[in-house]
Amino acid sequence: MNQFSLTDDQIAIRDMALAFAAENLAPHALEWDEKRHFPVDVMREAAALGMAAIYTRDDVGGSGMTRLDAALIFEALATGCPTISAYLSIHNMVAWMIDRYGSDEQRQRFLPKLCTMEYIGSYCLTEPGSGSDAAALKTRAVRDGDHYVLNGVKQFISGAGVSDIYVTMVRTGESGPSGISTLVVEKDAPGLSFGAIEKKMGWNAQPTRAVIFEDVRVPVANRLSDEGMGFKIAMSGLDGGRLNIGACSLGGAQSALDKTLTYAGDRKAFGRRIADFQALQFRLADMATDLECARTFLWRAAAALDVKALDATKLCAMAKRMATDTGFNVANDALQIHGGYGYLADYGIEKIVRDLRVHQILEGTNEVMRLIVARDLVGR
Ligand code: FAD
Ligand code: 2MC
Repeated sequence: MNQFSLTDDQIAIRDMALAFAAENLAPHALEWDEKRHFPVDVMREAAALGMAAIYTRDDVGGSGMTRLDAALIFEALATGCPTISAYLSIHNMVAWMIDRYGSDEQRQRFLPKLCTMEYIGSYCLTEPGSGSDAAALKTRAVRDGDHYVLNGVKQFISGAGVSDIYVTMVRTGESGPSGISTLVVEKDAPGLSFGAIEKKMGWNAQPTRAVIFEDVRVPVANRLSDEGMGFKIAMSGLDGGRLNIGACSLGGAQSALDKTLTYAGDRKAFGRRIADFQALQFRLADMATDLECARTFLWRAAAALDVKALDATKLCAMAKRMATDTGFNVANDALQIHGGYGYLADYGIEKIVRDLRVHQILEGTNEVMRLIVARDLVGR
């Protein structure tokens, strides 16, 4: 078959996610943004359709699908709400990390509930003093018998306070990446607390808070893989996370473009539809072309991750940078073509711009994406 076409199954998966977004996300997205409401019940409905553990194995309730399938789903969900699609992406990343690096006992203990979203998952890497330089993290886990005792602070944690499971990167050894381990911290652990809910430009339909560890005792049985493996676990989770965030940008931008095509066909100026001005036609053509390029490339990176290609990490970084920059620029152009109405909340465009802006920063800034690509090209 034509290798640039989707299979019938992939088209069906995408259509299912598009329908879910149109029925369950889009009608409420503006209200959730305004009221800062985190719709856990709606995410559980997505989970019931297999979208909480897309590339987790099926023996524990995962969907056992591919990274390319995931890219299709996150783009489709983001046409309804980029923020909720992105949260589902983080949750999927957490489930996959436990699936990939957990023991069978850990997989059986955590994954069935994560797959249904009875348990919500958060990913805790960033700290107040270390974001891009993630390997400089300082949260310390000191061994005490069958437990680790954790002290430190994680910053900007999506879902914090609501999540049940915190996959947390901690320092168990020397400085640098090789002294880092990954622990699954459960919400009821004594000594675990949360900072205030951050006030943000976008992503308002999910909470962002600090996660604070004060003598939190975590069983050694909750460590994923060996001591010292934590940085690699964190980075390999982000390879797929970055694809998903890129896909969320494409979905948000596609929905902004679709709204703009309708608007430009209706809105009149100087006695004509604004869609009749060639300057706007050319801009619309560039927006559609840029989105298609970014989408096609993101699928290529997803396919590379699916086959564990040697250059998959580099391709994921390229795709994240390209898709999130393209998505933001297309959404911002859509706002411009809406004129003053684009700046009003009711039209839904300014929310997309606000939501997509942070995709250029989180899951590794776009400067860090360039750093990963450049190191591959010219070394350190
Ligand atoms: P810094 O690392 O301080 O960077 C500041 C600036 O310097 C950036 O422009 C950066 O690109 C640039 N810079 C840094 N190093 C270099 C370099 N070598 N070359 C060129 N430029 C460089 N983290 C989590 O762990 N879990 C989460 O769930 C999570 N959710 C988030 C949700 C939101 C809404 C936000 C805003 C952030 C979230 N983050 C999360 C944190 C996010 O990943 C970090 O903000 C991001 O990695 C950047 O780190 P920083 O903010 O410390 O910026
Ligand atoms: N997969 C597996 N292993 C990897 C890897 C990957 N993608 N990337 C690096 N490693 C390994 C690497 O091979 C090396 O192992 P070894 O020592 O055996 O050779 C080890 O990890 C250390 O790698 P580096 O030497 O490249 O580490 P460095 O300290 O230079 O940092 C960098 C690399 C900058 C790429 C990393 O710190 C980074 O990605 N920073 C951005 C942080 C980030 O993305 N945060 C996102 C937080 S989550 C979020 O925002 C959410 C919304 C959820």
